[in-house]
This record gives sequence, C-alpha cells and structure tokens, in this order.
Amino acid sequence: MKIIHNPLHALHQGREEMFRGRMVACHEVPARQDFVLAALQQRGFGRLEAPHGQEIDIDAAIARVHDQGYIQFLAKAWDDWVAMDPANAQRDALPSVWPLPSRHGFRTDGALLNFAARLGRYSFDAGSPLMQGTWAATHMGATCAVNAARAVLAGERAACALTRPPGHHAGPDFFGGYCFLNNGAIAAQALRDGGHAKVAVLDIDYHHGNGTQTIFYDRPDVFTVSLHGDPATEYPFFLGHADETGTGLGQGYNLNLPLPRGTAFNTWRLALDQALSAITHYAPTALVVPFGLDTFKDDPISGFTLDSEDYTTIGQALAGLGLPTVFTFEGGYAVEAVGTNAVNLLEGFGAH
Ligand code: OKP
Ligand code: ZN
Repeated sequence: MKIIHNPLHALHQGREEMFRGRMVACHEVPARQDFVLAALQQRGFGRLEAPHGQEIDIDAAIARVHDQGYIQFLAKAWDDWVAMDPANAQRDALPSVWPLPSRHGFRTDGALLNFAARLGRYSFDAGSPLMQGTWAATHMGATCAVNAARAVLAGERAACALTRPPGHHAGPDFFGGYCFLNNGAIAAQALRDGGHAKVAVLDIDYHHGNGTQTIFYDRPDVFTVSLHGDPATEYPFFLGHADETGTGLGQGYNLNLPLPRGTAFNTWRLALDQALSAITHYAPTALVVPFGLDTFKDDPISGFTLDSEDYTTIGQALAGLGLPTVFTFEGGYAVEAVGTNAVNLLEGFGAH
C-alpha cells in the first residue's frame, strides 16, 4: 500500500475551538498525523511517499467537487482576515455569524463585503479555526488525495492519503468539523474521472460525513455510505439520519447507518456488514474509505467503545470487498492510540 503523507500538515495548527460557551484547546492537532507516521515506520508497513503533481491538475481536481467561489474564499481567507485588522494576524479566524437557509431575506448571493460575513457564509460551525498555513496544508492534503487516487488508477491495490486537516465534513461550499477540502470526495471524483463508472465511499469515522453526503447526494455514480454516531445526539446533528437516501437521480445512493452513543464493536460490526452488503449489491469498481479512529473507546470527543484490535478486523473486512481502495485519514483524538489503531486498520487490510 502506498502511503502518501502530507509534508505541510503542521502548517495547520489551530489554537482554540468554541466548546460549550468557552474556548478550549483544539483536538485536531499535528501530533495525530505524526503518531500515524511513526507507527507505520516502526512497524515497517506501507510504502511512504511525499505527494507530487502539477498545481494546475490539483486545482482542477479540487474544482470537480468544490464551488469556485468557495475555493477562492479559502485561498484568500487568511489575507482577508488580516486585512480586517492587523491585530488579527495574532489570532485564528473563526466565524461568529451565519445565514439560516430557511429564513426569507437572508442573502448569501450578493457581494459580502465584510470578511466576517464571508466566513459565516462558507462555514457551519465555530470549531474549525483557520490560520495562515491552513490553505497550504489543506491544498497539499488534496494533492495527497489525488495522488492516492492516481496510484490506484495506475494499478495499486490500495493507497492512503495520510493528511490533516481531515476532509469529510467539508461540502461543495462549506467548511466545518475541522475540515476545509473534502479529500475523500476529491479522491472519489478522481477515480470517476479516471474511468471507474461506479465508486463507493464508506465513511467509518465516528461523525457523519455530512460534506461527502452533500457533494454526491443527487448522483447515482457515487454511492455514499456512512456508519456514525446517531445525529439525534451526536455532531454534526443536522444531517446523517437513516431516512436520508439521496435525491433525484441519486435517490437510493446514500446510506446512513446511525448507531447510538455507547455502541460496542459487536453491534458496530453488524452495521459494517450491512454496509458491505449494500456496497457489494451496488457493484462498484473502486472504493474510498474516509477512516476515523475516533470510534476508539478512549476517544475524548466520541462515544463508541472499539478496541485497538478491532481495527485489524475492520481492515480485513474491508479487504474482503476485493476493490481497489483509497483511504483518507479523518478523525481520531486519543492522539497516541491513533497511530496504533490506524496502522492496525491498514495492516489488517493488507496490500503491502
Ligand atoms: C471531526 B471528525 C464535541 C465537539 C465536536 C466537532 C467535531 C468534529 C469532528 N464535544 N466538535 O469527524 O473527526
Ligand atoms: Zn470524527
């Protein structure tokens, strides 16, 4: 398995996120990727590679799943933030006002001349700080995702985009949940554009992949499946329910398998089997797995109780689909265990 790791990930390093009325230290820290890389090296698993690619190709691949206005917003966000007030250079950008889609008169179409308005227009939470290095780190992450898809298109059994910030909460025109560009969606689209007529995305992060679902919701050519904490009680709350099955031509091509907080591996595993059967029935020729390790029992912000050895079992089960597979690294906040658990998953999958 090729592991394409983001050399610029640490340029994205948030200070604090909003949590229950106060600012708390960010959970999504650079050490997460460092622990995975160290565990891979220590166990001798995977062929590590730095990403490469023409900027122009990567920008085209990003533009296949994200809106142009959003991409331009992200690329310029830091400069615009500092232009508001030179003192802003000392702080991360966080939104504090949002347009509500259902309220008549809330405008998002005109020129939003104040950056605070644009920051709200293109986001859905106040937990995703944006800083000077966010765009460089995130853009290089998308490069990793495109490289991983191309490795699989060139005949690799599997490839992994080992990158942060994560991607599965980022939608066509929004960031949130620590995510800015949707690496899994970019990889899935690159597989489509490389000739795979049907691609499945199986998101096994604790949190629903609301960005990925939104990107592909009206399309039958990418089947999106997500196993996650029930949004009735778990973030991101407003999407990820079982009755969201797709729309228009995409009707029937989104599957959500929400599970209650507290779910243990035996139950999680039954939902995985259901997801795998649905994917087999769809009969794709390639698979993307946005994988979070925040289903782990000691994760500080999540509520399932998986154990380290369970990730090996999951990797083996995923390999059973027999599909060329791109992995994208998503959540997991029990930082030291994230390395072991990620490598258990990838090694369980195999494909040395
Ligand atoms: C990103 B990924 C919970 C706060 C939730 C956002 C969580 C984003 C998770 N106390 N804040 O899916 O792992
Ligand atoms: Zn998560």
